[in-house]
Amino acid sequence: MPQIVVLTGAGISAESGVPTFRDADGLWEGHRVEDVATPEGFERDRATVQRFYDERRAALATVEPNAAHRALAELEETLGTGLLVVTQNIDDLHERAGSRNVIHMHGELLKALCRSCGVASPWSGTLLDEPACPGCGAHELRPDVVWFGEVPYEMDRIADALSEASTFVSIGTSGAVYPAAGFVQHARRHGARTLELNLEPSEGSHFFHESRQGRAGDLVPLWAREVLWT
Ligand code: BJW
Repeated sequence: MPQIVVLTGAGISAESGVPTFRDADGLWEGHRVEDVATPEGFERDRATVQRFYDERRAALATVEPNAAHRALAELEETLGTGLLVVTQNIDDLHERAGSRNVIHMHGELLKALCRSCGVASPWSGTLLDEPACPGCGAHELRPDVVWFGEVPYEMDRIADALSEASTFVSIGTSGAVYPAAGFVQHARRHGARTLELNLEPSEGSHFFHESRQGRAGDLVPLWAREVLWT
């Protein structure tokens, strides 16, 4: 079981050039959440949703992990399975920085989920053109991401890790979306020390023992060094 559980959100990828959701110029600007991030929105207008994710998948090829992703990967080199990264992000920047112990609770942009056979396949191309599922051949692929009203991935494993952790750190997330926004209270109830690293105080800042404000690319390497020195 990990001693340290790190929750990451869009803010950790912001310095790589991946837009956040709720900041000015964020992903929701120009899009209604209910149109592009709900199963109902997908049923209403598949093309708009597929295009939204196709564009983000293509943009992923143009960005690189930043100092915050790299600091977490370096920490894992020392702590091994003692560090678990639970990310709300659907990009692959943690993995590209070298992290291996990662849970993508809101899914992955580089996977397509077949609504017919339920299999998730690696996917780097587009979905707007309604390609066939590599497993069953049905033309029923959607992005393998978790929309509002759907259940995030690996909740049991995350709950167990939060219950056992001695430290919980939340990085670059607004704390506006559940169940991730409730992780700090879960971890605290079970005795963890809790720390927030964010550009500004999040909606749930008051739940943390400590909250530090700044850019993830500055704060995360500093915190990682503290862990290694103590
Ligand atoms: C920086 C920075 C820098 C910027 N350095 N920091 C009423 C009450 C409570 C809950 C509900 C409710 N009504 C409905 C619900 C449930 C609902 C919910 O939470 N709704 C809210 C609107 C209230 N949740 C769900 O439906 C979830 N499912 C669920 O609850 O199932 C039930 C269940 C749960 C558990 C067990 C059993 C059953 C599903 C939620 C799915 C969310 N999906 C999305 C889209 C994913 C695909 C995609 O990427 O398109 O996930 S929405 C979007 O928000 C995305 C993100 O992962 C998520 C969180 O956003 P995040 O990462 O926090 O980004 P921002 O932009 O909000 O914040 C960025 C932060 O970074 C800011 O604070 C910046 O300041 C900071 N920052 N630059 C450091 N350089």
